[in-house]
Amino acid sequence: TTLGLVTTSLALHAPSQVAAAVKRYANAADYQVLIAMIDENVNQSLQDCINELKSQRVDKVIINVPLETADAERIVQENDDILCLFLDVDPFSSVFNVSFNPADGTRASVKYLFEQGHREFALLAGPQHSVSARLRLKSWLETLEGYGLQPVSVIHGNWDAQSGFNGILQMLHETPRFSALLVGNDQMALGVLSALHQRGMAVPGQVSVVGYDDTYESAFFHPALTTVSLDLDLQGKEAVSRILQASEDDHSRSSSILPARLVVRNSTA
Ligand code: IPT
Repeated sequence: TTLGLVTTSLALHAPSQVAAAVKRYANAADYQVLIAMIDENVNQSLQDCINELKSQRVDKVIINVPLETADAERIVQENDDILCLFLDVDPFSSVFNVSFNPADGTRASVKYLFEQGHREFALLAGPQHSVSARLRLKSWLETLEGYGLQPVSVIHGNWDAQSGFNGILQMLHETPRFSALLVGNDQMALGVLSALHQRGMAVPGQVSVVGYDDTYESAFFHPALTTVSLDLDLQGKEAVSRILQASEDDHSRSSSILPARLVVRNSTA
């Protein structure tokens, strides 16, 4: 019958790709999908969205909103009349979730760049309020540390291309010396490529750029983006199948952690 999806901004490519997948797989299982979108990670407004779905008699809700573990646990406790499955929480939290390993793709990208000879790394992370952004940053830092390195610059953007554009300009101003830039998502990397192009800096000649997500458009950036690939279609598929299979019985609610892998294209050398 009907499945709910509460999502963060669909202006962002990754959540919009996930929403499309959720709808497609739910429809294939003869379920409709009602989507409620919230813009900010404010718990009250997440609860408003959940209430909106409940009033339409939805009792299974997929939540693709960045949430701290305590906030996700509170949502579960305060909504025991519905089943919630989370897509953007710490994968090791106790709540029912389908999420991505934040460490495998990040490690692979640092290792790859290190083996290409890079030693001066700059990091353009996602927003502080996103648990996934923080876990990616943590893994970059730990991997660099394993090579005896520290980043020459760390900046946070807000996931969109404009923030990537502004972020790289700020970095170039403050710390002109780095040869490799790890970016928290592809949309910010798009802004980075645009700014570097405007500054006449060659990618990958002067700076190698690695994105994160591998949304459909990333292969068409110029140069084609090297990035950490998340199978967002699979995340939607797994979420739908797990929430539809889960019964009242807690034991049927098994979470899953999906792998992320590095895809090397032309923005790195
Ligand atoms: C995460 C994306 O990697 C990032 O680009 C941004 O779109 C963010 O979502 C929005 O919250 S993917 C998420 C499932 C961790």
